[in-house]
Amino acid sequence: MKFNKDFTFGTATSSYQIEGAHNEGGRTPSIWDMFCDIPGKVHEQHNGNVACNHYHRYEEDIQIIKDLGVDTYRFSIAWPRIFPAKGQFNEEGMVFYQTLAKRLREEGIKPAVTLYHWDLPMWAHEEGGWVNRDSVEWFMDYARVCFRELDGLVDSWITHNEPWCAGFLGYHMGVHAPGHTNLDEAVRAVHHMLLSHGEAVNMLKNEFGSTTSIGITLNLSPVYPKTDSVNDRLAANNSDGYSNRWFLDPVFRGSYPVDMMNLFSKYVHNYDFIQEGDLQTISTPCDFFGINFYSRGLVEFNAANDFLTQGAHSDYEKTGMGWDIAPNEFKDLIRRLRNEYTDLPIYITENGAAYDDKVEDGRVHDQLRIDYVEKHLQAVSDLNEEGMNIQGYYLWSLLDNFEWSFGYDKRFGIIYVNYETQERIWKDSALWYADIVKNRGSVLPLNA
Ligand code: GBH
Repeated sequence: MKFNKDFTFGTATSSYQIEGAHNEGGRTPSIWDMFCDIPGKVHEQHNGNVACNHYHRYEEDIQIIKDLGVDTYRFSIAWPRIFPAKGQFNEEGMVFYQTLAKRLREEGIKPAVTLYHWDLPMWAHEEGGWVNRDSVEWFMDYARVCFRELDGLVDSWITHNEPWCAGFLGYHMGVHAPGHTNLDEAVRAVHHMLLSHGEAVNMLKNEFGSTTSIGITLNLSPVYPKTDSVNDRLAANNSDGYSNRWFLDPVFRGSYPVDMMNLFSKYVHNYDFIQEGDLQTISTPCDFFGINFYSRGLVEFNAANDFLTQGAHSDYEKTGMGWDIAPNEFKDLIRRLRNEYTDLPIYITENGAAYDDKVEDGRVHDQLRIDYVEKHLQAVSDLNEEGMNIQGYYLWSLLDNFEWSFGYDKRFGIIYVNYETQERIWKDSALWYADIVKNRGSVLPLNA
């Protein structure tokens, strides 16, 4: 594989997954603190109270990022550190991120900052959360102070991370916070997230006159029918609508997919929440498009489900999450996005894999993770040869961390975290990645 010298290599994390210090520095609870307290929602009722204690160990973590040699580091801001109560700006919370961003810059690492990686403040949830259209205003107040206080310290802004997860897993499937199971709420929540994205893009460009680049990150999973039957193909189309088109269409075309609106209408009371001008705002042009890629979907028809299609058995090799390893389908996805949606520069804002890592004599031999990442980096390199203009890659994740409903049971890091001692151990994949970054793709033989 080959990458030109402008290609940016990075790693990514998110606030609730690594910070800990849940009740320090003025932070109040988010919906994830609340969700973790509900028995049965998170593996062994784990929570982010301590996590990787990154809030206190950020200096050590910056040193690791520096030693990895990456160009950029993606992290997210915890909204309840910035606004612990409605309308109440908390300076101390902001200082943490200012310090983090400054220190990264001093080490020559470009901060890429996500505003919303799922930790909605509880005060907002208590007023209806994302289902309430006022959430757009709350988010704008939050975005405004972030843009103001971190001006000049951030290289790129990501408004939202994976609104599919925050919206559909949170408000429809009930497996993420806040744990609701109501499609009517979910489509409203998604709409308000997308609207807040568009408003924030406008704010940064117009109100601040800033030239810092800004975009959104979607998790996309190309979906394939199990067989060529009409029914399986219909199932794949619907599943693609639910996972991908419901987000791609509004962001890049300024409309929701009509077939999905019809399918959803069985559960959605009405579409009055889509007001005049909303879709225009949502499709405000951004500077780049962030994609998180992990796997593909394979589905078969099931008469009982109309769009929550049945995942079909596949004989693909799987990661420790049980997800198909699908670098070729990743290529299909990027080509499709180029054909059907956008010419914007693309950043792979997350890609990586969980495996059952074990420390042996102070080492972690995670060859499977290396294989996974290598296949996807090779795909990125191939895609760029085809002219796809992917400008960067962020490996998920820097550290093992709180993997949402799986708690600490799943390890995505290239750095192993001992949760008892908070010791960080370089896995083989971290050593390998440092080499890749250094050599812009090629791993040199040891004695070269
Ligand atoms: C991301 O979510 C998150 O942004 C990040 O916080 C998280 O830690 C990380 O990924 C790892 O999970 O069932 O085979 O069709 C990713 C969420 C992953 C959701 C893939 C849908 C479908 C796989 N997505 N998943 S499959």
